[in-house]
Amino acid sequence: MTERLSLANIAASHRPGVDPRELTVGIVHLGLGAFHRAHQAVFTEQAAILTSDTRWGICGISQRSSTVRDQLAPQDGLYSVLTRGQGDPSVRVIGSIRDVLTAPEDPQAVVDRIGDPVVSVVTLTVTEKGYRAAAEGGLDLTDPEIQADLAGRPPRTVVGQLAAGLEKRAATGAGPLTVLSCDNLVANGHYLRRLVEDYAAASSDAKALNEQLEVARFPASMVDRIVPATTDADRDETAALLGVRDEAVVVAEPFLQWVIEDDFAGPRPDWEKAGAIVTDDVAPWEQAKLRMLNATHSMLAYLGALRGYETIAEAVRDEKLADLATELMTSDVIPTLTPPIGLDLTAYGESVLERFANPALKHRTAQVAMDGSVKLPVRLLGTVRDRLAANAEPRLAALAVAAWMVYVARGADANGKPLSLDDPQAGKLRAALDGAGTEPAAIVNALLNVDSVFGPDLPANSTFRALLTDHVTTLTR
Ligand code: CS2
Repeated sequence: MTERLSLANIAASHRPGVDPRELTVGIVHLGLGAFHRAHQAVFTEQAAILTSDTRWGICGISQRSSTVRDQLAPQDGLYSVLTRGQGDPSVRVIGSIRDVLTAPEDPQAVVDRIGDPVVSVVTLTVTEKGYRAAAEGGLDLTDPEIQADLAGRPPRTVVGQLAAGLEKRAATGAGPLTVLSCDNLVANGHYLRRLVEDYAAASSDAKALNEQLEVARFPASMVDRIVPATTDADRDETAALLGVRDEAVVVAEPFLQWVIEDDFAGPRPDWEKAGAIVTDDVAPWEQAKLRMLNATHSMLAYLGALRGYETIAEAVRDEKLADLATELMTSDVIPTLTPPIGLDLTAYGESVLERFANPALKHRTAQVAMDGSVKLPVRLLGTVRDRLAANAEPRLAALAVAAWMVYVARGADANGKPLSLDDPQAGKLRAALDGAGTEPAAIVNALLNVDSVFGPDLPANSTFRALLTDHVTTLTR
């Protein structure tokens, strides 16, 4: 068996640009999944290389299992990014992760880290559902985990961790904190601030927390890189390239982008040096990315899965589906957007579909199809609402939503192969469909009434309902 990647046995040609042992932890990252390792950790390492600033080692927090810690610990925190574009894949070993904690094993350690005065930035990639927001906005105070955190246990939820960490900073005399959400949410920074404020409002003693919140900053950010789940084949290929085995490798496309709101409470890495855009106005970037890239991704995932395609690349190489994705962007989405300065939205849309078509990325339709109940509102329903308000028919956005409905209701592709429903609201969706039957109008009605997805307004809109019913009829025929 090949040896394991570590500082001791890595070939000189693959040594990371920074030695993790020389870094102090200045960043705590919540949600140490593949995306963080292929995105912010790479920008952070690159900035450290270019500035020789050793303050920005990352302490990564896994929110559920110890898998990533168990993969990284024997590797001195090293892991590689296997970049798959045109031509041969390339591999780069990253050294910016200094420490890893598994939150459920030691929740207090997470709080202590956030409270550490040398830490000035907390970044997050905890996915849409990790925020535990209520359907109508704000924190879901009926969530039992939030309630348990509020009752005073060492916190287990993301918002509870941030609140307790901020309080801890009051005790340690740490400076003001910047909390930087890197999830695909509308106005993610403001969204997260509101959740922590709601938590404070529901706490019995929030004096210290409120004081910290007053000086904390929650910049918005737009993140972009396609990072499919790693497979055994990826691990084998990486071992062949490195000459040592890396159990923590992540796979990514060549493209990467990070646009960050210039609103920090204290010191931060010089991410611009590594190519990040730091700007006063992230909103146009974020809207374009969520409504174009993520919306067409979801559309291709549901339509593609229903047609029996395993990967996004296969789905977008189906001309019919590529045309529909293009039409979604040009007819429904672009009219709702203000383009970021210097970005041609039509060209952006084309580049997005080219990236999806990358045959070397085995990005599974099932992976993108996950968590639809929390992704749809962010990616598609804003477009739907804006178009309806402009008296226009969001025909293609409705098609994407209808494809999700059929995916959920039928649970099988065109060949009868089961499609799994991996969604935080799976129980609610199934309950809504229970007894609804197979008539398109009934499926639409049942799911449209799930107000945590569609709110109180969309079920009442006859245009949207009619579009959905037409599409579900066609898709189930
Ligand atoms: C995808 C995103 O899984 C999904 O839902 O749409 O993770 C997408 O790959 C990234 O946002 C690209 O930046």
